Amino acid sequence: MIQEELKNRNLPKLLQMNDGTLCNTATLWEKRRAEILDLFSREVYGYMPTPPTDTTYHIISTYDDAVAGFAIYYRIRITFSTPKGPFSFDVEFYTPKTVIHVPLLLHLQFNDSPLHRVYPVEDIIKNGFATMLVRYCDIMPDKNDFSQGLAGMYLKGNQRESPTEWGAIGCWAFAASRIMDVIETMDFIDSKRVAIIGHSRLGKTAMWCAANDKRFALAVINASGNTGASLSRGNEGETIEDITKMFPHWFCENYYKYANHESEAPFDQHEIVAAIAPRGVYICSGDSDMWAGPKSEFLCALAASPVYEMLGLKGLVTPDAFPLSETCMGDGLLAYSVHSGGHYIGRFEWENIMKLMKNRYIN
Ligand code: GTR
Repeated sequence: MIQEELKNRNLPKLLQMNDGTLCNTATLWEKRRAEILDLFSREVYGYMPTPPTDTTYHIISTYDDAVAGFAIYYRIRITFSTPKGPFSFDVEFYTPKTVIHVPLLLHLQFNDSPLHRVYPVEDIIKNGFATMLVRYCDIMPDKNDFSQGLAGMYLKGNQRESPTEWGAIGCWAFAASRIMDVIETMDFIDSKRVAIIGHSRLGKTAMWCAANDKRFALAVINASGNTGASLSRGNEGETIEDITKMFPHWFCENYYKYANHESEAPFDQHEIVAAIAPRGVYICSGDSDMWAGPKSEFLCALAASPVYEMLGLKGLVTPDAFPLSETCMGDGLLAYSVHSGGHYIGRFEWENIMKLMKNRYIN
């Protein structure tokens, strides 16, 4: 039944190389993944600049009795070179006092919306994880003005000059990779066990970042909706026209031409989710979050799954039916859950994230 629904979406073929041949080995998958990343860079999110080689950090403040005495808190400032000089942004983090070489949950955060405040730091610490949080507007303001923030540091003239120049999602994702640059230099954190977590526009960001940056072990893509982990073809909620009208600055200008032309796009979102394989993905929906399109998020997970199977791994392990609310399908490397409720990341998702991390990387 669900495969039938998926067929009706008429998606572009994930495991077909640009030259039409079948992608059926791990070596070919590496090539196919590069093709997918190039396609989405050119047509959707824009190309990211070459990563800097000089990312550093310094501690701004520290408190060694945080979270009821279980954790040490740090505020650090990350700095790296750009064409217009050094760029810096701050990250906060909590690390358990008693765990060394600790796995980490990197949380891309909104600045002030109460909806996004479910963040169980105490549970995270008690379960043996460190957690970092970065406020996305500290990297790049969420508006159609490329002269500011990180984008401003790379802008040549007064505005974007090419239709493939990056948008804000690209900037936020690029900065998350700079956080990984410094995580790799911290010996008390295990950089091989880092999950990147984002909700909504930051779910889109976590997905784009992990697709490009193989250093992240798990991408948690919560309620990411259109141009996140939700299929554009047949989406029951937001369309490409809606999103490019309201948030043109999230994408490169090439993307605008797909408004009302979803079925002609040479891509759909299952391909960029699949670009994270063979690493872990966890896609989460809310059953009444119709704007994000929970059904299209589930079908997107289902459509991305064959890459794992082709690689001899378990992808999405699901019965042949749409999941009931409050279900988490976490047996494979591509996990999916749906909560009963709307557009938020809640305790249910955080608990699932910790379970997935523990099952895969701790036990
Ligand atoms: C909505 C937007 C969605 C989603 C959301 C959010 O208004 O249409 O694509 O990303 O914002 O980020 O909260």
